Amino acid sequence: MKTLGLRNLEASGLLPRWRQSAGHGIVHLGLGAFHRAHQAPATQDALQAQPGDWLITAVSLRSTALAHGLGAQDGLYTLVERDDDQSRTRLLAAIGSTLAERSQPGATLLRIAAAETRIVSLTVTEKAYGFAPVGGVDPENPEIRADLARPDRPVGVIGLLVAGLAARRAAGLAPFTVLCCDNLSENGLRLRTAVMDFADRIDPALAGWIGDSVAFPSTMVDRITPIPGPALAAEVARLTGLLDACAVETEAFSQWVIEDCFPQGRPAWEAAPGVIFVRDAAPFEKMKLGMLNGSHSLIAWAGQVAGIDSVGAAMTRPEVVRLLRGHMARVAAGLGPLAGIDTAAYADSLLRRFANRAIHHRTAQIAMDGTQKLGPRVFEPAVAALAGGRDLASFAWIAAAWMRHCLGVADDGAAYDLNDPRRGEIAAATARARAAAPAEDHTALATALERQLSALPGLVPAELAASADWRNRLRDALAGMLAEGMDESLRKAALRFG
Ligand code: CS2
Repeated sequence: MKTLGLRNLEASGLLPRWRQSAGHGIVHLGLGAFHRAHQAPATQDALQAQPGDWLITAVSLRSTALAHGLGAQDGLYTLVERDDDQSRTRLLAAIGSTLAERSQPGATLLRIAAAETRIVSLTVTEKAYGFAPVGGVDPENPEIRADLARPDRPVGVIGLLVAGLAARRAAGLAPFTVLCCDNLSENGLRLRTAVMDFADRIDPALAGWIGDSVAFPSTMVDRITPIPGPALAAEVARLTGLLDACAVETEAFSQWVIEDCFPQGRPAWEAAPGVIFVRDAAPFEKMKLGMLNGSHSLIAWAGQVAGIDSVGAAMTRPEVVRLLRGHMARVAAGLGPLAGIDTAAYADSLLRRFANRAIHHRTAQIAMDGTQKLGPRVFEPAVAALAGGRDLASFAWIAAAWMRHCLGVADDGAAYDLNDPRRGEIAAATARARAAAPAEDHTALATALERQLSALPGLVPAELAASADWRNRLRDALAGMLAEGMDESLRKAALRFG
């Protein structure tokens, strides 16, 4: 069987026509499955509707295998879109080239500084930015510290963006637009603040230029995309007759809400299904982060403890569905009116998507990086509920499930890895809590865990930390999880606030 690549497709007529003539215009940082399932197909639809120089250079900043594998296939790969019993395969050709920064140090900087690059987009995950909890950059973050010391040889994301912008300014080139596609509220604004803070620490005039001339549109991105499963490559080979080491599987649904602020131009993304351009993406981000991602995290943390392997498996339990419904309604109550959106219908569509039988979305995948996800998904909507005088119960329950999850052992005694950039601090906090509470005293352990984990610097917003109601609800929920197990806690929570 032949391998997917330009040479083996030439005679087939399958390669889109624009692929031969288009130049590159986008550098994308973060070559994970999500980019290949979301922004790349939208860019393909845009190029199909309106050809232009918008091919993507996809960059892996850390790993090298995927960039090399996809590079060997000329950036081509198969996307399998699945909806319960139906699946559709698409040949994706919007990635024109790949770079692995680790094997070609400095290549990414050259590429983002090049005149042809007009957009730098990012899906690097929450933890990769080195944001400080209060905004701006965290000077203690190892990559931020290294890049502040050697701004001309950046290793981190913010350092790279600033060095790229500095090079363009020095060369008299217009800046690129920075397009953050990670799950953070007001992601563009957050990134702008951090880039300007970093620039200000090395060259205040550069920071001024960035503030005056660089656009950072915020976006809401949505497409449920599991890490590709072990059977995918064989399935794709059967369906397409070609070997593809970089295939991706995802759901049929896709949504991308983008602030329309691209001074150097952009692809005609509005041609892609699910893309809308708006003036302010923040309300959409809040809705999606609270209702979708917050529910996902609930399923993931509680699920790992209860031995539930996937979102689909969790959705076969009526108590989980009921609990999610109740929680989503609580998040929705804190959102302002959104033109064209009915939050009850949105909640229904989320429950349908979570139950998609064709997607095996593992709870372990979603459970990772809890310290980075709690803020936008759980704490921010909880702060809104507190400010509005509404019930905090389901938010505190999710925070309790995260704390229970931090113990690293499921109810059946099976241990799992705690995959979090702050895992060392978490382990130290849980060890202190265990030492402080007598064995088998669940109430004392819950109290100690809540105290220790809430004290992780910058984690819990001050409003929640100061709320006795929040802390009591969290401790009660956690004590219940420890005493009776997660299955029973799920059932009780569904009855109480489902
Ligand atoms: C998930 C998200 O892994 C996770 O934390 O909640 O990746 C989720 O699948 C996407 O945001 C859906 O758009």
